[in-house]
Amino acid sequence: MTPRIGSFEEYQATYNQSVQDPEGFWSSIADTFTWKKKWDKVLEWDFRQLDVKWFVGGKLNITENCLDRHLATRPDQAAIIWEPNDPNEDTITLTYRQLHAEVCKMANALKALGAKKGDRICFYMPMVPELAIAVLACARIGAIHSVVFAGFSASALADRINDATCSMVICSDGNFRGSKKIAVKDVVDEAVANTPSIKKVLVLRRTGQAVNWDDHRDVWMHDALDGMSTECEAEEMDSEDTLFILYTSGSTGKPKGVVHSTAGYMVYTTYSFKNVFQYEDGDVYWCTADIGWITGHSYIIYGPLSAGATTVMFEGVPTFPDAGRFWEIVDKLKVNQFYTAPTAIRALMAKGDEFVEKHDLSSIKVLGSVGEPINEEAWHWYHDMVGKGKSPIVDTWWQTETGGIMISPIANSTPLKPCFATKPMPGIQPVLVDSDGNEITENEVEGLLCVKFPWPSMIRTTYGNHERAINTYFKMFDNKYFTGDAAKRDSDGNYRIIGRVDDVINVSGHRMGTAEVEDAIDQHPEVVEAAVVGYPHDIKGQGIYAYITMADNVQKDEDTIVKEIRDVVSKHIGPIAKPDKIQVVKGLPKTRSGKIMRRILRKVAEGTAGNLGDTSTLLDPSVVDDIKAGAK
Ligand code: 7RM
Repeated sequence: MTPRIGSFEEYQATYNQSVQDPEGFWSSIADTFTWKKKWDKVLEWDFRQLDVKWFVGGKLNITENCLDRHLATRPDQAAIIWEPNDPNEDTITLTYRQLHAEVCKMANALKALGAKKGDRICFYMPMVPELAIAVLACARIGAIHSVVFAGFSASALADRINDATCSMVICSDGNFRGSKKIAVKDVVDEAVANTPSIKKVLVLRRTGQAVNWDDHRDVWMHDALDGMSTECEAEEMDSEDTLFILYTSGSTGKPKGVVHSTAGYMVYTTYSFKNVFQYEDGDVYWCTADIGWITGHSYIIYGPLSAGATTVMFEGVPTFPDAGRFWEIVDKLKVNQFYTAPTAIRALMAKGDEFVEKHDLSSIKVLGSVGEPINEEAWHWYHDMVGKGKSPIVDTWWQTETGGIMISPIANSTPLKPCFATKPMPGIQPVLVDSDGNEITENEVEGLLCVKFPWPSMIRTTYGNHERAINTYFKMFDNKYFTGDAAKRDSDGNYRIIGRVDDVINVSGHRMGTAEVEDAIDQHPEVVEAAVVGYPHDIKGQGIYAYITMADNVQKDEDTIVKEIRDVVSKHIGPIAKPDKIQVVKGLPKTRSGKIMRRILRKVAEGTAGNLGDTSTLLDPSVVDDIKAGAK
């Protein structure tokens, strides 16, 4: 069994050992898994070329670790407890035995549809058990999954399908989300009209709504599963074979397909899950993330199932039918570890304490936070109102690229400090550097957050473009992984994450590139130029503020333009990227060399334009007065 740290002293000793002898440390953890063949060498690495291999020569299948190995010890324990959007619909529990059978059936169905090892399969699904089942079925047969959050638009979906040349999309007819019913299949139809690689669309019947049908391409999931065997041998995978691709936003260009490999990802997510949350046998663990994001991959599916945990999957939203839904579910399922995002905490905090107080939350032992910095007020409300002052909060800092939690308290071991992610996980070697790349070794400092040694679940490449991965993460500072975040370190060595230093913004825990939103706005025919920045938002963490210039001859009133721009962004990316504020300006503040001075736009958006600093390099300083006067 994967070991679990039990005290702060043990954490410190384990951490020191993991730094002194990383290979010895990780091989002893990896020994606790099921391998078809053990590795020949623990680690080979070269950051400059981004050539990192863990457990070299090892053979395994991650689903044998998530499923088969638990059949001997916990066949009748719940693996997944699914809670529907509508509280009046029944909860579904899948035991490890049942989940194993369902995954095998689905794997056989995928094979019968022509899927094979190495194929890329795209998912565009609501949070239903079939999503987890089919993701695991891909892993069973060695197909690579690429899950796309079902809030993205058809064109965003098509881009991702084409980038990875996926052969199949797995979707549903529709999606129940709060009081809304979303036409999922329609979005997929629109996307696959522009994706020549797609041969099959596999459709789960969920809402029962009417859908268009292409007999050659579309297959109902229940038909595909009909008569399939509940046994399916797990494909033998190399440690370094790709397990999945997950698209994420950066500061430039289109989203990148972050590639994760099999063995290292499995070892790291399992170890971090068990330790951070202090999961004990019999506990019920719930992460509220969507499986369309890395948090859902690592800490709803792979980490918990590999650890033999009971993991809750929730289809709905925190405010339906009312703002007490999370707490009703915690009470009903007696959830022991609860993991959510600050944006949800702030939104629920704003609805009032009575929604929490109505429910019995005494089962909670550990609270988790992820996705963005948690502000002090939200931290205390979470700690005192939800946790009743008795449960530690694990503020977990990590990224799509890191695969698993990097800096976080170990529940009940690490001393907590509000707003601090505290200490690196065993095996993680963070460093702060100055803008010249010099390592800052003292404490009580602020710097750019890098990692100087490989860890098992780190990004291996960006799909189809290795150079891009090197340039994005390993070129900025020699021989270090650059996270894009700035952080502070206090006198005890605790880390506090400040936030992104690049043009990536974090809106309700959703990561977005400002350039992506600008590109979408530019699709509006009458927009000449757009500049997008983030600004502090009480609930979302950051809001999206767009400055735009329009063609001279445009006669429309501003309300119409604003509405059209929001629509265009929704169409090209998805509703999550709609700007909160749109300001039409005469001109953008540019330097003589033509660069937009985003610093000025950020200050205006933040409402701190009183102190703009040096604006002497501006080509036309008068645009700034116009922008300040029209600030939203
Ligand atoms: C897991 C996830 C990554 C970015 C990252 C940070 C921010 C994430 C925290 C956080 C402060 C945290 N992956 N971030 N967790 N900031 N405290 N605990 O969110 O790829 O979608 O985003 O999110 O800026 O670079 S992600």
